[in-house]
Amino acid sequence: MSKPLRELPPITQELIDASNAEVSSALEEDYAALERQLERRGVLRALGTTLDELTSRVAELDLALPSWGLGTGGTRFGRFPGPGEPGSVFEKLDDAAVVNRLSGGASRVSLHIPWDGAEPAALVGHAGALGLSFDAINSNTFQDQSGQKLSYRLGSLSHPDGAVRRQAIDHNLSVVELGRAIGSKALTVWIGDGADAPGQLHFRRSLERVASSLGEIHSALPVDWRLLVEYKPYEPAFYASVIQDWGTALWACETAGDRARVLVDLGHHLPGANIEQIVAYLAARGRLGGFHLNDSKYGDDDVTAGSIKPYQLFLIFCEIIEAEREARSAGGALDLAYMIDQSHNTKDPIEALIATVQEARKAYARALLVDRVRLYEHQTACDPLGAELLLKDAFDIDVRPVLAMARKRKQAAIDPIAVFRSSGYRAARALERTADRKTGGGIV
Ligand code: PSV
Ligand code: MN
Repeated sequence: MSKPLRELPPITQELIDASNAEVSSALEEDYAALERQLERRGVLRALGTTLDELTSRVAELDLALPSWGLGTGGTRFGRFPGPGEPGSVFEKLDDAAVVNRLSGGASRVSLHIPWDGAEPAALVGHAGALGLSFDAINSNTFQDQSGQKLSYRLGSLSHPDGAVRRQAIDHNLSVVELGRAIGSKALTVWIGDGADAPGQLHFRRSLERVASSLGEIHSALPVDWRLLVEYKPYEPAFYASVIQDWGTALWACETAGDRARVLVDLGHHLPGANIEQIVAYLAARGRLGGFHLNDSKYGDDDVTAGSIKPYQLFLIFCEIIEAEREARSAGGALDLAYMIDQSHNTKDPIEALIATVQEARKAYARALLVDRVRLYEHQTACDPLGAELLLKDAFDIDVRPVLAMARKRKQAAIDPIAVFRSSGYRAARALERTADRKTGGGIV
């Protein structure tokens, strides 16, 4: 018999069930109406599926929560922590469990080391009691830590000085060791290495040094692990970043080893970049590793996924589904890591993360409703308007009853934000948490 999960007062299953009982019949009505509409329009028949099957697929989309995203974020101009926010990694796990419990779609946590490190047995025990496990683990060589021998001010894995590179590689290896002990299966590497002045970097040599450092990390990975390499065009380096775009990351991965994959952080693109096309090309090379979900208006502003460009998120999921179909028909499977990487500067992080799970599932559900056979017909008939309208038709379907039903079937909340707000969870934590409100939480 499996062990009962630890309840986190005041969020109990009774509270969720009571709220669900109040809105259940309205949901059943909306769900049945959507089913009738999709049947009448022939959408489900064309896809060879049922609404229940679609709901189950949506319920399977599970996003890993960033340990650093459970505290209030901030900018270099300041940080405004809210009451009751978590201080320790264990309190972050407690809050992650609330997001999972209410959303039914966030059962794993991605740790950032050394921000959220702890003794592995304690981490596994605490997470396990809450029904959580650990996803990809993140290393940090973009900051100096107290007591660190050599500085990363002028780079880490690309540094001209071999001793600095050695220290950065060793840090990654120690992160893998911790990851192994807590059940992670991937290491995510993002480096801030770059230059602030033209001429400062020897571009080619810097990139070669990164690729060779990544190669050494790759060769030390357990056999069932993957190395996820993240790119970013600017910040902290303001003139040039060594791994600045997907092409550079792809090259670094191909050089580092066969289990290295590119990680697409949605905020890490220059304005106007066609991210869905990048996703398709990376998948075609067999090097699409996963995502850091967020959204942006200007740059790497890390706002809630789907809050600014929901159509882009939908188009990205369309390409993921296409890549999955292609992988399946070639006898393989895509193994993608879905993680959230957002900064919650003014929202309650728990609420923002629940909303993110909803937005990702919304985009995914709509993308599952695209009739790909008809889309190929429009593509081969060179019919741009037909193709565009077909995508828009799927995007315009109100899939919220599917998302709510997916939650209900997982004993999560039909209306998760309402349950969270009525529970008084934050106020209860504010009374007992002793986080240093000036320093707790990561700044993303
Ligand atoms: C960098 O901007 C990034 O996207 C990387 O994933 C980091 O690990 C994370 O944010 C936290 O700062
Ligand atoms: Mn990221």
